[in-house]
Amino acid sequence: MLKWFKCKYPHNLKHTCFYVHLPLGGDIAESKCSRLPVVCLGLLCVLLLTAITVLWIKFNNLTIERDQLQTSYTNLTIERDQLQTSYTNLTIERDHFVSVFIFIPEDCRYFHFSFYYISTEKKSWSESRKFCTERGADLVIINSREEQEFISKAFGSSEAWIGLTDTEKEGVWKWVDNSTLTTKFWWTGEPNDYDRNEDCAITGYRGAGSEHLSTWADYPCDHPVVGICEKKKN
Ligand SMILES: [Ca+2]
Ligand SMILES: [Ca+2]
Ligand SMILES: [Ca+2]
Repeated sequence: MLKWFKCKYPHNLKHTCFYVHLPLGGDIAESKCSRLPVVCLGLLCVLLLTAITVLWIKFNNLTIERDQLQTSYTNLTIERDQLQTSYTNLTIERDHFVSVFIFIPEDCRYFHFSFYYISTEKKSWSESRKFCTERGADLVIINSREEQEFISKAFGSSEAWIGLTDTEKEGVWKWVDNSTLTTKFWWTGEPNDYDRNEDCAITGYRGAGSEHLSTWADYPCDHPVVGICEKKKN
């Protein structure tokens, strides 16, 4: 680098000016100047690295939060679907309950988790069964002596169809839920399949007289008799 200098101690070169080459000082200045961008660049790199690190940590945290939210969303969706299913089932049950109780006569009886009521019109076994099923019930299934005693007290004054038949196979009696007959209350000599035409069972058989416990007999299925319906309390 070349600069103009005035001589500090003039003698024979008084008022003479000349060029002085100051390579060392110039190099130092140049060196100082050339270091600044490097330092700035270094600082910038440090700042950039710090920023990237901070952003990377935040990104990782956000990813974890996103995954947790996704899991929560999935669980909530499952819970929502379960609630929807429960709601649908409850609605069906409610509608069924309402429809059944709209048709149940006021004089229905209740015994051991079942409602019982007797039809008023004498009809065939099939028609009497239809009367029951249209009301959400079916012809009564008698599972125990206690139930037969209850039927005797509640409806003993009438011969009435029960949900028992040997229509499918003669002599093999089945209830309307397709279960086989175990506890029996046949009157003496019954079932006799009289005239080979008796495939449906009644309770309250008049031929038994004034027995304490109503008994059963087989009748022709088209014989007109009232029916006893049973609706289990769900
Ligand atoms: Ca029953
Ligand atoms: Ca029969
Ligand atoms: Ca008979």
